[in-house]
Amino acid sequence: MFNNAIVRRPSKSMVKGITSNPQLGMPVFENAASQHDEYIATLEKCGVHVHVLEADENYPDACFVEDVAVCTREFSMVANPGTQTRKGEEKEIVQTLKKFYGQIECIKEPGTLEGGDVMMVGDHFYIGLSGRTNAEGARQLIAALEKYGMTGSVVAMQEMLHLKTGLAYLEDNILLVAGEFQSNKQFQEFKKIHIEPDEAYAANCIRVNNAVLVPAGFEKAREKIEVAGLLTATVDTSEFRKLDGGLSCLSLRF
Ligand code: CIR
Repeated sequence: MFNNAIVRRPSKSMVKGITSNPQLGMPVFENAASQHDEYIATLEKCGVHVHVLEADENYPDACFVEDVAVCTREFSMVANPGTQTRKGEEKEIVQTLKKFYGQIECIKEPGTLEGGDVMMVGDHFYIGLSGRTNAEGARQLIAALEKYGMTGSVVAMQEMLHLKTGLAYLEDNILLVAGEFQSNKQFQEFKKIHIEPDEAYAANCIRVNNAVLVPAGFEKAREKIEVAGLLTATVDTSEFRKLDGGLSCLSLRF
């Protein structure tokens, strides 16, 4: 059950955000802002109180607030972004986390870790070793989790930006999987919903209390999730997709 979410408004500087999909075009700020409004409204409908942070023009990717922290039931971990233009974003979240958490830990150099690489399954956390999260960052997170009675394990990865680019845990032992994770033996115990290559973006869904938020326009994925017995709600995130971001990236949920 999630009671809270933290989001950060997109900034006008988002047009300079990192992308591996320049063929999708540059995001249009006004459209991104209204999609962000819809995202907040949908989270609220799912019963979550949404704490909205102001846009930060200094960091074009700062609306992807998931990457700068990991929120667990006992503590929050301030991340250390693994790419130059995002370094410093994590400092902007600390005061907000302090409102919700008594226990705050930090990933320290030479460790790097981004929250998009961390998937929570109950008290266990899967940590993707991506281009952004290194083994030392993962080791520090696992040590902190163990200190608070939880566990973590690492997942090797080659292709995706973040672990949750291709995986989403929907509770009830159900896992959405795309691309390189589909045949990964670490996930064989889950009831898997396979996302087809032409809908790979839809692997980044989020379960928020009774509903699964699915990006608009990915009908095959939405239907499969409904067939698995889950309620869905769609949100258009097409402007954020232009910067490789999706539904999970836009909030911290706890
Ligand atoms: C970046 O490359 O950092 C942003 N353009 C996208 C971040 C997406 N975040 C996520 O998957 N958790």
